[in-house]
Amino acid sequence: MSDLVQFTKDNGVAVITINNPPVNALSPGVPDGISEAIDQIAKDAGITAAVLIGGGRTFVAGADIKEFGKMTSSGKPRGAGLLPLLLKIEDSAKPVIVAIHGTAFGGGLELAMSGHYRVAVPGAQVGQPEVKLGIIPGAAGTQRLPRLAGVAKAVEMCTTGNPVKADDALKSGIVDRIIEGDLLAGAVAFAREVAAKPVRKTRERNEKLGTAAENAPIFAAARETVAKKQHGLLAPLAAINAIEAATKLPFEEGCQVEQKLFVECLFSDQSKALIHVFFSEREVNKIPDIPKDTPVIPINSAAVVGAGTMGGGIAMVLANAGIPVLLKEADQAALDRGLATIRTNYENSVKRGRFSPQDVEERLKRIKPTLSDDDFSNVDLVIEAVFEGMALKKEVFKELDRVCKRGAILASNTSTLSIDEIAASTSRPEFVIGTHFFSPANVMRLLEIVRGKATSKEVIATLMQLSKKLGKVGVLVGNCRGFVGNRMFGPYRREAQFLVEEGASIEAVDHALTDFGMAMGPLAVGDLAGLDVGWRIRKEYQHLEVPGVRQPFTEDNLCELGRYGQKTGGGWYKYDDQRRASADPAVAELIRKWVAEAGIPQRQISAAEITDRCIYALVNEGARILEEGFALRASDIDIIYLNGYGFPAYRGGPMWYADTVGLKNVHERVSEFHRQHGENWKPAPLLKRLAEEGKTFADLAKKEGAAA
Ligand code: T1G
Ligand code: NAD
Repeated sequence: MSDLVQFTKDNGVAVITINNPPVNALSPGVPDGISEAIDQIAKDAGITAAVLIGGGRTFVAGADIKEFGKMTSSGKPRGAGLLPLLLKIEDSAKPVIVAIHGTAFGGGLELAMSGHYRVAVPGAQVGQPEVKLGIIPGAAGTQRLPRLAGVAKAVEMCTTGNPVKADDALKSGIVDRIIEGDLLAGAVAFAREVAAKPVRKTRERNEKLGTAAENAPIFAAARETVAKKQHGLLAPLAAINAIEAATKLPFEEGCQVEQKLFVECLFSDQSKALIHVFFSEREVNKIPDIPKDTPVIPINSAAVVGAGTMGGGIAMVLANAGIPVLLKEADQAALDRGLATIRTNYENSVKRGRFSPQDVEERLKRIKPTLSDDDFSNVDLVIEAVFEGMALKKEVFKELDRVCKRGAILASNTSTLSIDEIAASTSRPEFVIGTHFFSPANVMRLLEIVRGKATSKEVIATLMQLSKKLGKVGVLVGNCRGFVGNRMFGPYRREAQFLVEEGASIEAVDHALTDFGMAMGPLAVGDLAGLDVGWRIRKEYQHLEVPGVRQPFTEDNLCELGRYGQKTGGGWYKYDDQRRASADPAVAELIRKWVAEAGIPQRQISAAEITDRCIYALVNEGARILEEGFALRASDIDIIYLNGYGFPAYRGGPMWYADTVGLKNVHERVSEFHRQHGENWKPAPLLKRLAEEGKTFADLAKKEGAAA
């Protein structure tokens, strides 16, 4: 038997234990080990039943995703994969009981469903998350799951990819018993109970497959939901088609339909992008010069300075994570406003069923409003979120440095100012760091963690770990203007404005990007965040503008007219009291007047040009950030854009998307724009080099990985 699969006996009951840490993925060697064990059970007359269980913290979390890359790069799909093993288990004459703790995901649940019975601990979860990787279950999951849980449940699980808790799995028929206490002991006892009973093969349990008439509305509703919520995604529709085949065809033929759809999805760009996202989300936690065992500072209490748009949301995030938080404002009126917004946000969460009224009361109790920093002396972490001005920030940090205990971390939520300059206003620059949350802070998952020159490794490790506890995706970035996300967003929105000034309509620009998959168009995003935020920053940095380099003027002009966007009822669009947007002919008229005054020739602009100019502006600036070392990896930039800027996950992020298009093509297009539109489009040296070398941004990480 291989190291990956152990075989023991417990008084007539065989115990097959999978040991492939960290998540018992079905890596090469695991299926063979299980197969050998099933052969042994068949041969051993002393064995009446078998238990299949995972060693360590979980049952099987699925097929080994790392193996997919090898398949798609070889271009050759794997053979029958897991199917023969699952049939062998199912055809065992002696009952096989699968014991589940942690997660039985993907191939792990498919393995479990090939068993004759499934038992689970109360905290276990089962699921078919494959659509999150742009694929569908590929080991008969779409054929066995509807037989166990019914068609509707199978469709829901395979199209959303969301896990199901043990009690729900029991109710749905996926699991046969919940085991309180020791799982193995409970499973072996269960095995003894059923040893003498005839085995039940899941593939022969057709009673829940329903009739065509019963299933038609289920499939129709599912296709409608997918069209709305997962627009443009291949895998959810493929999953529905595979389950539909299960209701119409014999098991073997249903499996063939599933195989065909699985391979189509696996070789799609969407799947390659989503698998890139899977590993990139895990890679962001790895900081080359900060080892996993770097000591972290316990954060058991916190304070937030400024209870405005961001401060209020940040206080909620800390309270939601169970951390008591002082919330300080400059005056009572501002404090009352901040608390009222917090309460309204929580009430909305109750309406959406995210929290119960008790949950809200508990969280509100953790937020202690104050106008003084008397109680700041004991907090472990302070996050500053006052107006964006260097002088004010320095004043606040000087005060915090005076009142906070030694060892307390002082963080700033600044979106553009230098962390080094803020840190220099204190006597503890090594404890100063940037924590750049995104609006609304209690909703957006992204947290840019900004490393200052003096920031200590302990402080960085602490914030990286804390970001997980806060339910955020923490990404470490360098201290440059706008850090990573906003620095790239500048050129992206610059091009959106230029395109309008050159003749494209506001709607055409936004539609092109939403058709590309962006959650929101660049101009509508401006209205959401407030056009005045960028306007104030541009005025603060006007002295840095390069003379002779073209700058857009429309948003500044709109702000001069008090059109800040949603918050003033009008910006690029006009908004009703429900903040619903509609085109405003007055704005189109104003723009025509301004461009005429500026003498900008007007022309027809294609959606393809709009998309290329906005997306490649992101990529070109991203390449600059990489070569300047303000981001560790191209994949970190992708994770920032997926979690903070509504970039479509199925395109993998701006840097992965560029690799998919081919950097040679991207460089050619950027060079073309450089010739047409000037210095703003000077190709980043890194983009030029990689394009000439026929390399990708992803190759950079491989090289560094190899170098590390
Ligand atoms: N394959 C390979 N590596 C995996 C893996 C997998 N399935 N799952 C996790 N890892 C690695 C991960 O990269 C990380 O590595 C480490 O394990 C710990 O993971 C045939 C085709 C189970 C909920 O989609 O959702 O089966 O960074 O940090 O937060 O139909 O991992 O340490 O080097 O995420 O505790 C379907 C994917 C596959 C589940 C645990 N299965 N995994 O979360 O730890 S497709 C999935 C997860 C399939 C079949 C099809 C989570 C987890 P490193 P982690 P965690
Ligand atoms: P805001 O104007 O909504 O709130 C700022 C608050 O700070 C106000 O309520 C003000 O009364 C309070 N304040 C000012 N001086 C103070 C002092 N000395 N002590 C205590 N409170 C004081 O601003 P915001 O949008 O929440 O931005 C706050 C910070 O977060 C800025 O640095 C901004 O750049 C950054 N940020 C903003 C966004 C966004 O989308 N709004 C996103 C990320 C980061």
